Order: sequence, then C-alpha cells, then structure tokens
Amino acid sequence: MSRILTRRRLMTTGLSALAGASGIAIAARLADRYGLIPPDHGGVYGAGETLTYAAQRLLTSRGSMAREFRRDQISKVAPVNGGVPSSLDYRALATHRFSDWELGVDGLVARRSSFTLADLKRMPATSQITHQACEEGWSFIAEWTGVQLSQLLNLVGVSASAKYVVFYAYDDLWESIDMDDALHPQTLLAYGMNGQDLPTPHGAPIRLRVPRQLGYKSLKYLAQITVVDSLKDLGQGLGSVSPELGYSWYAGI
Ligand SMILES: Nc1nc2c(c(=O)[nH]1)N[C@H]1C(S)=C(S)[C@@H](COP(=O)(O)O)O[C@H]1N2
Ligand SMILES: [Mo]
Repeated sequence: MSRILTRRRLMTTGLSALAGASGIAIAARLADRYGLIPPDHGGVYGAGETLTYAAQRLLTSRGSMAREFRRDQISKVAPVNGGVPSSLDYRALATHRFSDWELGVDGLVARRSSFTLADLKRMPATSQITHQACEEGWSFIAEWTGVQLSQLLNLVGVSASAKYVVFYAYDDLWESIDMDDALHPQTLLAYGMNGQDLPTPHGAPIRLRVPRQLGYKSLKYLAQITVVDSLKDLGQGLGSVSPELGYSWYAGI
C-alpha cells in the first residue's frame, strides 16, 4: 500500500471509522474541517444531513454521472409540480413569449451580466435524457436541452472564493447548489424538453436541471443567479426554501 494516503482516502477512512467508533459528532467535526457541512446542518454537530452530504462528496467522485436513458425510455406522461407563477411580471413575459426575459448573474463574478433567451440559445447546446424524481414519490424520464451552467459561469468568471450558486424563481422559490454540482457537466439551464420549447408548467423559459439530486433542486421559472461564498444571510440561512419546509438542502440520489 502506498505510504501516502490521498486526502480523499484519509477523510473517508476517518469519517467512517469515527462514525462507527466514537459517534457521529467527531465525524461531523472532521467534515467541518474540510468544508463539508451543509447549510441546514441544524447548528449541532452530528446531524444526519452532514454525514449524508459529506459522505456523498467524499465517496463519489466529482465527475460521477447521473444515469442517462435511451430515447424510447422517455415517459409518455410528465407530471408537473407547482403552479405557474401568478405575478404580473411573469405573465407579461409569457405573453411576449419571453422575448423580454433576462437572466441576471451577479455576486462573486468578474463580470455581472444578464442573458436573454436568445443569448442562451446561441451558446453551445447540450441534451440529456435523465430521470426526474419528486420527493412526493412520482418520477419521469425526459430529454432536456440547454446550456451547461458551467459554460455560463465560465463566461462571467466565478471568483475563487465562490462556494454556492443561488437561483431565484418567478414564483418566489429559491434554491442553491454547491460548486461541485454547479460545475458538473450534467447541470443544465434547460430551455427545451422532449424536443420542444420548455412548456410553461415545466418552468419556461428556463429551468435548472440538477439530475444528481431530487426534483425540487431543479428550480423552474428562473429569474436570477447569484454566486456566493456563504448561504447564512439568505432567507433563514438554510440554503433554500426546502429545508424551511422540512426537506434537506442536499438531496443527492
Ligand atoms: N420555481 C419552481 N421550481 C420548482 C417547483 C416549483 O413549484 N416552483 N417544484 C419543484 C419540484 S418539487 C419538482 S419535483 C420539480 C417538478 O418539475 P416538473 O413540474 O417539471 O415535473 O420542479 C421543482 N422546481
Ligand atoms: Mo418535488
């Protein structure tokens, strides 16, 4: 065996040994040392959320991919969760087929920017046929087309201190993901579904797709993206609305 343990190996071994031997608290402290405490850890070392998130991030490689499916496996029915935003702003945008829509990108970036739908469609497109699973127990497979979030982040220049990307939607929901998921090749800003423009109930004009996590992380009706180094000052400081409602911030599958 090599004399030099890799950082990942050391942390993984340490985490599981400690979790088994002297309890979760010490494992969580180790996770903290490596910056792997999720925003909704509950303020007390030892929360299950911390172990789930830290273990996933340590045990699975950064580039691990969500499963992709064949075209003949696309679901005939795609259920919808949540209503179409009722705000006047959103309705006006929809009336003009989102030609006035702009996605603002700010926070810890070199160039604050905004992108129209046409801007995004001019960027290199990618498609994926992936599974979207709702925490309520239903799921479907669909083809999603859009721009990799990493492409957009590279364009605006993310600062070295960035830790999370926060997304705001027209129905006042918001979500966040860590840089691992933000830069992952399957994390998309999707404007197409099953070969057509993204239907309004599925999040037009643009939704996030994070196929390595449960459906609620794939925020629909995007309005704004903000890059941050901490989630403490946003909302209740738990990283998104989901933990405020009892769902964990990290929903890896
Ligand atoms: N803005 C916004 N995004 C959202 C939701 C929502 O209500 N509003 N619902 C979430 C949930 S719980 C799931 S399971 C998926 C559902 O996506 P779908 O409606 O395209 O099936 O979107 C997620 N993104
Ligand atoms: Mo969901």
